[in-house]
Amino acid sequence: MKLYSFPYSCYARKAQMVLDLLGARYEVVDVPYGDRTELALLTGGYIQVPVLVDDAGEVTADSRSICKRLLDGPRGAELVPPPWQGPIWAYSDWCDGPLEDVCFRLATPGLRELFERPADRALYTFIKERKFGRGCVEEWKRSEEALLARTGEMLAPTIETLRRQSFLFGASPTLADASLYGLCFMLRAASPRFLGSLAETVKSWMEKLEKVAHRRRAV
Ligand SMILES: N[C@@H](CCC(=O)N[C@@H](CS)C(=O)NCC(=O)O)C(=O)O
Repeated sequence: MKLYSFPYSCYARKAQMVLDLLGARYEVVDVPYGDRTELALLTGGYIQVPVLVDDAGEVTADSRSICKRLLDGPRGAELVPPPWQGPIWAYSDWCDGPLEDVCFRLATPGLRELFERPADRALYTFIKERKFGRGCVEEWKRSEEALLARTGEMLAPTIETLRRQSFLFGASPTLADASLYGLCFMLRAASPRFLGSLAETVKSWMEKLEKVAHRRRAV
């Protein structure tokens, strides 16, 4: 399988974590931000990431559809153990929606600095400004402390859970952990300070999850 990705993408990292936790064989294709030709040809025009291509050549776009597809497979129940399908998918959808809505604003100014090419930085800014208005990235930078505080408030109950048990739904990671991981990965890429100021618990949960993923990763 191939997973088309941007290195910082929370949605792509979620899908990659699911692949790792399932022990699936895959390779990551880093899509150049300013040249999505391969992706466009593959999908017929969809140029967001992640996109998964399986060994039979079937193309799946959108991280939720990718996770659904992977989790419908033989080992899916390990990451969505019954009877917790409802709460696990609901937590994952909360990560992808309301939580991502705050986290991507917090992360965007730092992520923009990671692009080496000025043209990529400019395109990234242009895409954000077309959707959220002129100067939005600078505005999010100015609001960094407020966005960080809001992220902390939203994650407070999650942090309480992770103080009491290793993963969100018990002793083993589930899809919910993978979804939260994607966002935490994005925040860490944007600024290592963000996770530290949220709680040490989040950092140690990430390390634990990364260790499990590393152990299960197919070579
Ligand atoms: N609902 C989609 C959202 C995908 C998405 O927004 N991907 C971002 C990267 S995190 C993207 O490709 N953005 C295009 C761009 O920045 O031009 C999913 O879950 O896969």
